[in-house]
Amino acid sequence: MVRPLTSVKMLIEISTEDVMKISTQSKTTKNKDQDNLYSQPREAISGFVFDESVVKVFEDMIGRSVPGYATLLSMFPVLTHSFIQPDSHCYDLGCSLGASTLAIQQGIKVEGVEIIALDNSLAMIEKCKALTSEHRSQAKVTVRLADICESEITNASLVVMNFTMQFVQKEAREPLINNIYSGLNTGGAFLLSEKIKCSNSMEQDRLTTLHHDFKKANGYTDLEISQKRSALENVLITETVEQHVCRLKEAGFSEVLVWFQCFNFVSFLAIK
Ligand code: GEK
Repeated sequence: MVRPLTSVKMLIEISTEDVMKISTQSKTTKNKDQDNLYSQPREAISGFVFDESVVKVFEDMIGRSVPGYATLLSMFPVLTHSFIQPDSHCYDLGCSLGASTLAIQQGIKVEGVEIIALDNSLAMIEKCKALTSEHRSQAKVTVRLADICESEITNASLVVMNFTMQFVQKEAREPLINNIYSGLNTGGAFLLSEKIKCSNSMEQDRLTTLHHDFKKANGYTDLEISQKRSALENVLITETVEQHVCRLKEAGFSEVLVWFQCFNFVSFLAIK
């Protein structure tokens, strides 16, 4: 069981280990399935989808593929708790198995908060419901199957998109950010984490190499890395830090900053 947090001092004591526990404590994930989806040569590589086979290994996949993922999540309670207002909504857009929801939950110390976790993968949502229901918290958690581009955002003090925007069609990103901005209360925060690209090709090559080295260090083979890369080619569309910052500022956010970066994975904090 996740221990209750009662003070900021305790909040900053949350370790990476605690966050990994957040998503590994349940009975259903105790024996985490290893991601070997791309370990065998495939004749043709189809576009990546968040289906049942991915959901089964997702926890292992994201931890071994996204540099800094656990550290990033471990900071969510610290980063978000001061923005969360009583009687407001927090949104986790593209929640997958609910790791961000569970991390945000740790920082909530006010009454009347509802976390609304949305994802358009039925397999993800089913598992997310099971995992999040095992955790007791002050905040109510509602997990719903929904396309985030079609969802209403209301009375929000916090919106989190942890590595989800990159899967949204490019032309849908601006309307989505505008919708988030208008659904946020004044003083509310938008936390956006993304894989990014660089306009400078040398930097781009360096960060790509470092990312691949990270994956190799976590046990992925060259074949797995290259087949996964092909599967994501037209599915995960990266943008530069400047493009993200510009879009956030144009939407009206008064403060936009990069608060975290690990290789080509970046997290932004935007405040209304
Ligand atoms: C985490 N946030 O662990 N509507 C709803 N969901 C979507 C949409 C959409 N239009 N497009 C993609 N998704 C999580 C990790 S994973 C990131 C997020 C990754 C969902 C998709 O089904 C998947 O579950 C999630 O966004 C992206 O903190 O796999 O790199």
